Amino acid sequence: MASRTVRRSAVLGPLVLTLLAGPAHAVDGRPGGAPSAAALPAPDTAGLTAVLRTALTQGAPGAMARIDDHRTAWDDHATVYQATEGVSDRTTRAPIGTADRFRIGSVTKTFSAVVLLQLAAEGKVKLDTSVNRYLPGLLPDDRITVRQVLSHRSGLYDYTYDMFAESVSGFEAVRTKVFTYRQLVARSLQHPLTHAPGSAYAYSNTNFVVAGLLIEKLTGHAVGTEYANRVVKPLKLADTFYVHPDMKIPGRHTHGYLTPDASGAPLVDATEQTMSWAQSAGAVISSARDLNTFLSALLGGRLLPAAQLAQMEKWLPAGTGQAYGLGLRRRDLSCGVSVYGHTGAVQGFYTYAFTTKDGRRSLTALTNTSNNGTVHQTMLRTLESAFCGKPATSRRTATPPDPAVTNDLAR
Ligand code: HEL
Repeated sequence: MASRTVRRSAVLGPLVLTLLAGPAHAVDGRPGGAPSAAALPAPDTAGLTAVLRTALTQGAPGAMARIDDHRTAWDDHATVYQATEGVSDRTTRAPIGTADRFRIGSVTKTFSAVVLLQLAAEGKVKLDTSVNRYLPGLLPDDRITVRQVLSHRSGLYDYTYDMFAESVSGFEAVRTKVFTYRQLVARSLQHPLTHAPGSAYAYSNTNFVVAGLLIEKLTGHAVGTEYANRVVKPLKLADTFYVHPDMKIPGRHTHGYLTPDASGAPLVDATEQTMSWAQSAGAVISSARDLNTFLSALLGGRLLPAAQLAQMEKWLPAGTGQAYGLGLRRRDLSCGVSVYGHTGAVQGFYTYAFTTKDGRRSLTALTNTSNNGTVHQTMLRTLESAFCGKPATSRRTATPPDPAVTNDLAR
């Protein structure tokens, strides 16, 4: 039996510490900019619940969403909206909860980009310098820059296309494996570059494996140490971990279920895995509250100086209704609001984590299944419910995907 709740509560007190002082960044890639959260309509909580229920009818065991709405000042009073449907564990039938930890997949890329941009602010790396300057001989083309890696414009082939061509056997082949970053890069380099460096956008996990190598080279520390010291501890993110190659999710968490390619085959419990195939491209564990805090802090100018946040928000088109900056996605919603964050899609977990331009309203939505494009598209509608409010007239739909250019969201 599916469980369901919609709750609204006031959360008091500062959610994060002020880090690098600097004003909220005011540049928006869209003509006319975007309204601040203060001007947004109230979230459509009924609509949010309906989206989660739809995901369940399409095969998701559970789905949940949490909205943190800071109406007056982002770190003052927050109204929290929470919605849950279904179960976290198909065996025990335990209900999914908004406090459950889960695998955030590629939202990890935003963490990696923040670390590298902090290093840029410290003068330890230059965005337009060749990656090979820092990691001699790593890449086959000296023209590939740090910026191109962070914006998916390097042309480096995504090794996960080969790895997960068959979803279940591909996953089981890597579930317990431990890779070095260089082994993952070597898999990519078995293929030629997909395009000349800088000439096109093509989402590739390889880019953020290179980002992890850069972080380790520039700091002398493992990426987990840098996430902890630069993001997790300063923001007091109690549910955020990088445990690679430990296979378990610590503490209360939801199970994740991979949908097999063969229609009707039983879901595969994919909760436990090393995530070594992803590492700095996708191995972070977190919670809805922590992701909302993280993105609020980032867009609110509290993780990066204004100059580096501006670099992160240099948008290039990445498909219909969306753009990519440096480890950061922008999605343009039907109501004219743009939101900023990332998506994640790893075995058993689909995540949407986005915030407004000023970081005041944030949404994290999670469903504990994957390899189900229908559910993935359904969960996209949580953004409309969270940021656009109730549809004025007929049912609102998000910008339809363009199959020619949105393949990175449809895997
Ligand atoms: S793919 C994405 C998403 N990103 C990228 C990364 C992540 N995740 C992966 O690269 C995993 C791909 C395999 C996932 C697996 C499944 O659904 O469980 N699919 C298959 O095995 C298909 N044969 C661009 C969608 C993102 O949103 O950024 O996370």
